[in-house]
Amino acid sequence: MKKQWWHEKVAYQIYPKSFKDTNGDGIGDLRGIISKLDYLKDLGIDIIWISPCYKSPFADQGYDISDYYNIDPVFGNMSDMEELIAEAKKRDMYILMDLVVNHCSDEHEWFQKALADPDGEHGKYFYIEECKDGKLPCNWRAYFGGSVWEQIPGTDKYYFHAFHKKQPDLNWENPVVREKIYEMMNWWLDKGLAGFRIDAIINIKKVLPFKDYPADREDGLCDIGYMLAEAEGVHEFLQEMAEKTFRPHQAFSVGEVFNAKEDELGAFIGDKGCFSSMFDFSQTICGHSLKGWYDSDDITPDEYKNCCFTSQRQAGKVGFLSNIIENHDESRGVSRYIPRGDQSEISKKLLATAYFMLKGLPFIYQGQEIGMENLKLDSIDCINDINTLDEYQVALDAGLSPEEAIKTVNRFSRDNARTPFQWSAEENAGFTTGKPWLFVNPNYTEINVNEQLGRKESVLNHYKKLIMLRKNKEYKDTIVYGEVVPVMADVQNLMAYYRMGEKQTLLVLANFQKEERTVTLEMPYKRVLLDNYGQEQWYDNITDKKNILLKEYQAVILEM
Ligand code: TEU
Ligand code: CA
Repeated sequence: MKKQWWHEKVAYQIYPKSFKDTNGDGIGDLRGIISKLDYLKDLGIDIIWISPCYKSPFADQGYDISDYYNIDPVFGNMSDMEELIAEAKKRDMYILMDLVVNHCSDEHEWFQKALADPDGEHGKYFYIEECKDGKLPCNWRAYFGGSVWEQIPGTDKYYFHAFHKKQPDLNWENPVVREKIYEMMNWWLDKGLAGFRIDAIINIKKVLPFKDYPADREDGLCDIGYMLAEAEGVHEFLQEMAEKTFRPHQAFSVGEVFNAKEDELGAFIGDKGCFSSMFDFSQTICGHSLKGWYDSDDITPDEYKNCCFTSQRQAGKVGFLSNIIENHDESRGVSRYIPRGDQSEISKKLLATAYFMLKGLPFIYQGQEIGMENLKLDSIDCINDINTLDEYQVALDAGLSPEEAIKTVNRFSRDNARTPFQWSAEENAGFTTGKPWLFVNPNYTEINVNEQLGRKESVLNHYKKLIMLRKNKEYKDTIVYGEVVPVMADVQNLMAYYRMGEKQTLLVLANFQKEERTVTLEMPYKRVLLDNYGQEQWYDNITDKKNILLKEYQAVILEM
């Protein structure tokens, strides 16, 4: 694997609507991001991915773009964007935008023209079909519920949408569409963008002609995953994209790739891959049920560990994964991967250590660095997210009571991660002086940046230490490139692995449980590089360096 400039970096995701508001309208904005660049720099962040801030009607919070060449006025304007890119550069930081090109908004000019003349040039930018013998072209279920087909008013024609009906899919089989997309990407890269996070990209290749798969719910529809498992040829599109956009700009790209087949990894990432990196979602999807959120399982520490190790083994020498514990589509990592009821600063720091030390590019999602948690709602009323509203209904339809259905929402809602960032204990968590567009998690009085900045053992300072260790000259090479070798893999609730580098071997030990335990090492350790209890020195001074006592949710990084 060739070394790349971004391998040793640390990345951060910003959900702009909820990061920092500067004009009191209750919505985060680009000036808010600029005002917090120093905070991010101080944390140790290099690469910043900003969720969509293009012009949008916000049916899916900006993942429905109506103009790829403009910033939505709620976020600011193009000169704010240019300033953000320039201010980031000054600090040796890199900006990634979100590339949403599986679909656009139904309010995009292309789609408006397609509606006006479905048989004309712009009709071919989308998938527009007619019913055959009174039957829709296929029975696939859209991600946000219902059929993927929506009727074009006043006609007998239907257009395809894998997500919401306000997100019509672009027809990637049409070379004109592909050229328009590449042109737009290059326009942004020429502006000084470092690259893109690529949204929902696996969906651009459809099995054509459209056909049915066996229905998997009573609605007579089927999960789109059946189609994705059969679709072939996405890599031809993506190689073309890489050739025409990323490579000439040496841009960084990270793909949101679900449903990848193991033997395809090398086509996505690594020396010949279309992307620089892709997210490891194996933990994210663990436990998910095709029936919906209500039927999905919690994930145990052992399942979590096995997901990580399997992905690490598969990616191995092929390429660099991007590691996450949460993003804007998921529940908060500390609420999902730490067994229910065991959330504490100690266990949050354990989870941070366990995933951050894996091989790959670590991403931190806004608020993760202070240990922001899931919601505890008792009603659906304040939920904004379309996906959550659909899953709530799916749960009710399956016979759950509203009380049970809301528990599902608290576990999986995308709004868990979308509530405003908790900067301080002041009103609205210091996010806005106005009325926030989405309610603030009431725990902001305890969990906020201000409180954690000055406290040595806070979650925030633990993240800082992890980042400093990754950048420490002495250990950097091992942490970035060292092989991941699981140890004691069958010991319950223990996540342990070596990072074997040319200069040294590190051991990460994470006691994923309340009960303390003694772990006998294969060899004595030399020193403790990091301990989530902050007792590095104590460990250095004891004589028995082979048997190590791990307290409740203790995690240590040892040099062997
Ligand atoms: O997500 C793609 C995707 O597959 C999601 O439907 C995901 O499975 C779901 O959110 C998990 O709950 C991307 C974006 O990250 C998401 O925010 C958008 O809604 C979606 O694409 C459509 O653009
Ligand atoms: Ca604002």
